[in-house]
Amino acid sequence: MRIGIIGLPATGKTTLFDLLCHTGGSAVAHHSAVEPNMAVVKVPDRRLDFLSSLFAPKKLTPATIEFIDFVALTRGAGKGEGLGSRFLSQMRQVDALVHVLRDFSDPNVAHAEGGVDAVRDTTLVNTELLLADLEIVEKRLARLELDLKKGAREALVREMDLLKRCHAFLLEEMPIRRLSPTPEEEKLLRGFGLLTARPVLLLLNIGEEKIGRANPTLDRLRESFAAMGTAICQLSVKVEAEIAQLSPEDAGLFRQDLGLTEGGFGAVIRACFDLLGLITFYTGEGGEETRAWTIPANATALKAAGAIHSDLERGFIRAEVAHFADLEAHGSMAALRKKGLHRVEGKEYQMQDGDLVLIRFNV
Ligand SMILES: Nc1nc2c(ncn2[C@@H]2O[C@H](COP(=O)(O)OP(=O)(O)OP(=O)(O)O)[C@@H](O)[C@H]2O)c(=O)[nH]1
Ligand SMILES: [Mg+2]
Repeated sequence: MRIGIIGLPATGKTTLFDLLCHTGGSAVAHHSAVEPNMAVVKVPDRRLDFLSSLFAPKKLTPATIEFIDFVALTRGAGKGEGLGSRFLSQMRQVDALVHVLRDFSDPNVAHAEGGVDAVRDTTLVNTELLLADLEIVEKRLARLELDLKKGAREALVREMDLLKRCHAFLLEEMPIRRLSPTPEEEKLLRGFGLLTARPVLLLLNIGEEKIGRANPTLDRLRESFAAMGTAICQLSVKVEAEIAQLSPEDAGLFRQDLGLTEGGFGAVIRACFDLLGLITFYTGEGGEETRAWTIPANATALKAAGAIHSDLERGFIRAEVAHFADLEAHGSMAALRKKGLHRVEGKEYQMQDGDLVLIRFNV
């Protein structure tokens, strides 16, 4: 999974990126404001830690997420202006976008638009993304028109039809994710890497004084953008970065004082999983390696097998499934078997978040 962090200048993108890297145990070799920063971050996972203590594997492999901290977008980026626009094509390769919005006041940190207004900033960046997509769609439409003059092939006509719908959508300032394409259309659109087709998490970077208080800006963002297929959350990235430097005990106490129930890292990761409709399952009973895997929430046991290896999907016989919560409650796989909480499932079994799976297959 690859997630792009975007936003206007000095909104806290790199502070967030550093927080994610720090918590996910990834050292960043490269750190730049003029080129994207990249890191593969391990997803800390309480359930995986528990399995590891139970199975004592030689190798422990957590799920990972690649984060890219993009160069700031500025007014005109959608038309190719500014440094940030140089990376739009790289931005088209991500699975989801985290859009960091400034909602903190600090006279020492200049604001690209003069003053703090997250709703205005969301619209501004959305417009640039729309314009960037519009350019791609218009270029392809012009090309298709030429090709169609040479002969009306059915596939081209269908593509033209779809892109015309996209064009109309973008002109109405609607993101392509709202188009609800059919699976076939989605496949076709994927090749274009349209930015407004990506799921987006709007992350409101709040000032410390707003922690635990009702925030009218958050409400306004929800009113304006929730219907646009975006997820919305708030976080004080700076405070989270400070907490991340503390020992676990001190961090716990500090969080309690502030009334924060969940860590910033956890909140962002959970939001990304929800945004992309992902769940986690585990393998490793009796093996060399205990591992966490991420799959789409609607995946079957067969697809889960395929996520591990195509051989397992091809030769699938059955899945032996238990649930983490039962294992935690009863303490051992033997106890689960005795209680009948360890089941045999077929190809079509719908995987659940927290399943512990052993795939039996023919080689
Ligand atoms: N007061 C305050 N300052 C913050 C907060 N978050 C980030 N900053 C400061 O804002 C400045 C910019 O933060 P960065 O994380 O570098 O922002 P950025 O979006 O990566 O900036 P560019 O890459 O230059 O566009 C830094 O001086 C941060 O310390 C916050 O929540 N409160
Ligand atoms: Mg930065």
